[in-house]
Order: sequence, then C-alpha cells, then structure tokens
Amino acid sequence: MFYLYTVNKEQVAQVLNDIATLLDLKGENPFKSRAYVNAARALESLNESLEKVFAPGTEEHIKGIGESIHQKIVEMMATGRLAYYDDLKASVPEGLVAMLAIPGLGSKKIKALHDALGITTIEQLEKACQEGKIAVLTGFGEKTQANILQGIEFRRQYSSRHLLIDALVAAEPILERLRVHPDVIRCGIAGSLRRSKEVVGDVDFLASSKHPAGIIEHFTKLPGVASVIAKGETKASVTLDGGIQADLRVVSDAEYPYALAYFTGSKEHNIVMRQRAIQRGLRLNEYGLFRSDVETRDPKLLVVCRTEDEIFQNLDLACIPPELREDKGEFAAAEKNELPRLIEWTDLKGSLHNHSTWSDGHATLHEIAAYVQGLGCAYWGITDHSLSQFQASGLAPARLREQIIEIRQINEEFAVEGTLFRFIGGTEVDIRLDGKLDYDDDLLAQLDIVVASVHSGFQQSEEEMTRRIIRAVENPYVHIVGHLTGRLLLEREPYKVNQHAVIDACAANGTWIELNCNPYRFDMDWRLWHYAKDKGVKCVISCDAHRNENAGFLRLGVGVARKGWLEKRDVINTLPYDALMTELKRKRARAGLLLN
Ligand code: DGT
Ligand code: CA
Ligand code: CA
Ligand code: ZN
Repeated sequence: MFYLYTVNKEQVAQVLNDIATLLDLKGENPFKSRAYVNAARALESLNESLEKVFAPGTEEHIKGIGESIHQKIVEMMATGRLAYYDDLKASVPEGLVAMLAIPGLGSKKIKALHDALGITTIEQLEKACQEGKIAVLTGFGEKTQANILQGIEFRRQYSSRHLLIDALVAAEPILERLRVHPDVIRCGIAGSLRRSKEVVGDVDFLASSKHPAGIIEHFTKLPGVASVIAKGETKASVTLDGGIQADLRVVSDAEYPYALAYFTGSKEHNIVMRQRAIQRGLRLNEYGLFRSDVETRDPKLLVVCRTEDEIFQNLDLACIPPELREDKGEFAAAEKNELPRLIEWTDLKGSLHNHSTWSDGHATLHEIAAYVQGLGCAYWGITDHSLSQFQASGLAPARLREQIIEIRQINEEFAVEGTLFRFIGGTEVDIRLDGKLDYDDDLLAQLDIVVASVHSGFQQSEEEMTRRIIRAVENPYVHIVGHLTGRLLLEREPYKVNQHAVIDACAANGTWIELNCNPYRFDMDWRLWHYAKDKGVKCVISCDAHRNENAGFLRLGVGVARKGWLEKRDVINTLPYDALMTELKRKRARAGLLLN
C-alpha cells in the first residue's frame, strides 16, 4: 500500500496480483494465475485513464487483458469491490496468505507445506520447523528450514509496527466518516500518527459527543474495520483492513482538549506536562486540568480550557506542535517562546531527487512535467541512476549527455511557451565502495544538480562507510547526500555510518543532506536534524519519485521534517527557482570552481 488516491491503476493491479497469488496457493492451473499477472503488468503500462478503458459496456479491450479479467476490472471500477476476489480470499486459509509475508516463502512452497503436512497457520509452521519436519521434505532442506524460522521471528518483531503511510491510508477514510456523523462534535487522530512518527504501533482516534454509545456502534461497523477486539460504552479497539489496530475514545466535548493532549502523547512528553501542573498546584490528566493537589476529576475544580493551546498557556508554555511532543527540548523552547516556526508542506516548491523512464522511473519527462505542474510545483529535479545501478537501468555517460540535451530542450520549450515551470537536470550518482563517484568530474560539471547516494557494499565497517560518504561530501560537484543510512523501515536496518561525522563534513563543505520521504526511508532520521540545523546544514526534502503518485510523499516528509524542528529557511527546496539555481551554483563557486 503506497498510494494516497482512490481506486487507481496500482490498486487494481495489486488486486490482480493478489488473485494470482491466491490461485497459486490453491494449486490452480498456472496459466490461469499467469493471465492475472500479465493483466496487472499491462495495466501498469497503460497510458489512458482507467475510467475510459473500463467504463461499463466497453467493447474494446486492451492487449494482455482478456474478456473475463476485463469484466472484473469494470466491476472494481464501478463498485470498488470484486466478488470473485472476496470469494477467493474466503476460500484460502488466512494463515497461508499470512505466510507469504515470511521472507523466502512463495506460494509454491506454502502450497507444498500445506499438502505435505497440512500446515495452515504460522504457529504450526514454526512448530514443524522446530521439530525438523521441514528440512526432510523434498525441495526444502536444513538451510531453508532455518531461514523460515528466522523469517517467522523477523515478522513477529515487525508485525505490530506499521509504516506511517499505511496507518494514514487506513485511518483517514475512517476519520472522515466519524467527522460527518451527526452526533460527533469534534474528532481527530491522536497518538504517534498525529506526532508524525515514521513507524506507528496503532491508530488512536478521539471524538467528542453527547451520545458516545452510538458513535462506538457506528465506528465498529465502518467499512475498513476488519474485526472488533473490544467494545465498551465509550471506547473500542478494532483491527483495520491490512492488520493495523485502532482505538477510539469518545469523551464529552468539555473533556476533548485534555483527552486530545493526553492521547497525543508521547508518554515522555505527558510526564513533563503533569509535573509542570503539579508544580503549579494543579493536576493534569485525560479528563481535565484541576485546581487540586490530589488526583481528581471533579468538574468544580476544573481550569476550563477549550483547546490544547489553553492547556499549554495555563502551564506557562507556548503551544507545542504535536510533532515536537517527544520531550526532546520542546519545553525549554516553549518556556522562552522560542519554538521553531515549523515548515508547512505548501512551502515546498518541488522535489529535487526523482527518477524518470530514462532509468527505473515509470513516467516520461513530459508526463512528469504535466503532473507536477498540476500540483503547483515550480520545478522538479530529474536525477536518474548512474552507471553502477545497472539493475535500475543506470545511465552510461553517453546516455546522460543525451538526457541533458533533452532536458535543456524541454526547458527551452517551456520558456518559449511562457511556462514558468523548469526541470533541474542532474543525477543520483552512486558513491562507489572507495568513495569515488560513478561519473567523472567533467560530466558532473555539466549537470545542474548532483545527488550522491550509496546503493551497494552495505556491509562495510562504520569507519569505511563514513570515510566513503565523506569523500563524496567533499567532492565539489556534489550538492546533496541522498538517503544517508540506506534504511528501509521495517525491512532493512541502516548500514553503519557515523552520521554526526557526515553532518560535520557537510557543514564544512556546504553540502546539503536529503530527507528522503519515500515512506520506507524518511532518511536522514528526524532525530538528527536538530544537530544538523545547529551546524547550519541545509535540508532537501525529496520524494525520490519513481511514479507520479509518489509526489504525495512530500506531504508525509514535511511531517517528519517538522519532527526534526525544521523551518522553511532550513529547507533548500522552499526557495523559488532563481534563488535555488543561485544556491546550486554557489556550492561549486565555493570550491573555487568556475560558474558555468
Ligand atoms: P504507538 O501507538 O506505539 O506508535 O505510540 P503512541 O504514542 O500512539 O502510544 P499509544 O497508542 O500506546 O498511546 C497513545 C497515547 O496515550 C500515548 O502517546 C500517551 C498516552 N498514554 C498511553 N498510555 C500512557 C501511560 O501509561 N502514561 C502516560 N503518561 N501516557 C499514556
Ligand atoms: Ca498509537
Ligand atoms: Ca493506542
Ligand atoms: Zn533515487
């Protein structure tokens, strides 16, 4: 799940791919599942809109999608559901589908385990591994058995944590449905999701109403709610589609601001808030702020606050934005009224690190230009992969030169038409094992923007990796260090690198650091931005787009940037085009090189 928009190509393609997987799990004819995989692929390269091609009653079919699958897509477009898919899902034990999440287990292996040992749950699978029953099966062996066990452990660690984007995609439609309920006075999302944590445990909804029971009833029956874990008069816990757990609390409207502050957390932040109340002869809890020196919820003692702001005021604090509520310096700043004026996502003028069909992106330059102009962007960096990234169709020098020419031509067309939008042509150049870059300096000198990233040799020691990256940081042609640690949240640990040392080197060389807002990355981590900012290192918030829809990641990235205390002036791609180009050239001038 990666997209912030309603029924789109990727979602339909996902369903088709899921159907193929389910058919494989059932051991159906492989040609049948192949047809769904091919159809999904055909969809992904479709240029026309889905609405047009799959309108009810359409006669003309696209290549690679036969009659039966065509009709299924028509049904999905018309109803948002597919009966065939729902039935198929119901006919396969849930445990078998869950096993797909274990690294190294595909549908064929799962079916084999099911057939040989009757395994239908992950628990049974784990037990069978421990008893050595998997290793003796043909096609498995000791190594596979050990890998499966490790995969189960891995999955267990991560299954209760979710990416910010997945939580948001699950939560937003539910919040909208709560908002329009006639008995809901105020409602919102609290918890780590409101604080814009890159990974969250569960979703916390809060609502105020005079009729809580009705709201709870409504909530537990909403589409998107898969099962109800617990249900009371004023609270409920459910599991949403996709497996994320969600809590709802319903309070009176008078209690709402206190409950919102409490359930937004973090726990660490709340503890300091409570201590501040006590120091002032008050008590703060989820029900209110009370004039009392013992725990109470007596309304006669209430210090009336209609909003969270008023709670902060009563504790002699400026209003602390939710993203900063981590007890990481926000109290000292709020006391002195020195909280940062955090960046807003509308401050961004474009993303500087993105891919096109020239390497592994899915959109052509013209498609990108049309799309991001529609979003109101002033510019968009095109930084396709370099040579070493052959699996991502990295560009050989000659191809890069061709691309530079094409980008210049497109920009000239824009100028002639009077269009203000511009591409900023460049590269995401690989930092090789020794810190050398994938292109020569004279080729890099022809580019307007250079992002340098590590994509290989993740096992290097911290010392080697740090030296390697700093060597790139010191290259006068490099503007930006891309995704500093290479982490993939909930999937791959960061490689070892001394981030403080890299930040110091960036400060010394005027090199900027990326906040990559691919939801799996959010790299560099928000916890380090305060340090970088104090050193005067600028941030670039880029979405590393491989598809047009990925532009939506910028919004999430700004949430994470806010967590890192970043202001508009700390972020380079809030600058208008001319000022940005001046900065890009200044980097090179600084190193005593000629302006081009
Ligand atoms: P998560 O769900 O693990 O990503 O993190 P949160 O922060 O959303 O935590 P969660 O869902 O357990 O609780 C939501 C908020 O409720 C939490 O941020 C602070 C508040 N809260 C929950 N339990 C406690 C507690 O025992 N003490 C305090 N002070 N606050 C709590
Ligand atoms: Ca939570
Ligand atoms: Ca919770
Ligand atoms: Zn990239």
